[in-house]
Amino acid sequence: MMKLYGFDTINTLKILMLLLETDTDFEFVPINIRAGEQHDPAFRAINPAGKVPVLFDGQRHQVESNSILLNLARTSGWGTRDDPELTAWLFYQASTQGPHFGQVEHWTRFAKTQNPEALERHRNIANGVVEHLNTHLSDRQFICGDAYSIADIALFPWLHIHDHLGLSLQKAEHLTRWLDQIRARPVTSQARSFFGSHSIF
Ligand SMILES: N[C@@H](CCC(=O)N[C@@H](CS)C(=O)NCC(=O)O)C(=O)O
Repeated sequence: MMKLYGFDTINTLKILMLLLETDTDFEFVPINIRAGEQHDPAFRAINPAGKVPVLFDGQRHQVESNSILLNLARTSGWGTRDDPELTAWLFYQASTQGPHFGQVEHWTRFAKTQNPEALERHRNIANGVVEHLNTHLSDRQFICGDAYSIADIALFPWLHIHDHLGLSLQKAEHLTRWLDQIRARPVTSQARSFFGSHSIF
């Protein structure tokens, strides 16, 4: 059986969503990164980078959430397409959306000191991501067209918590419609329920 090592995080949510979409049997192994469990030698033996999520696929421990999504989609046959556009969106998520939304979260929710300049820089870029995705979704249902795909799953979690980051989607009607559609999927609620009621997800 597959094992997902994860916690109440953006990148763990992506993998839960796909495992449930593909109806895969798996065990969820919580690694409490707020209590430092990612530094335990037993976990470091699994992922020397000390990060979640990690997916044990029965043979090896896979790391990097978007790579896990791609491998799992390929092996399960879920939404499989040889589509350079889909790969590009996964890279966009990992290199642009993720890091800048992550910095906005840091400077708004976690930092002990304030840094308005850093916050403004990352918030401007995050707002640019919102605008870009909104325009992209103006003439298609999902990120890669008519079919829900791992590109949607990868981009969903940060947008789902936009309120907590002080980012507004008020001017992003197409993106809001997309977000609502994904939130309404039973699997999305099921995936979020792994984190418990205290979670912002
Ligand atoms: N690029 C990695 C990022 C993984 C990552 O940063 N995980 C965070 C939680 S979302 C983590 O484990 N942080 C623990 C730490 O840095 O000590 C992915 O997409 O899987």
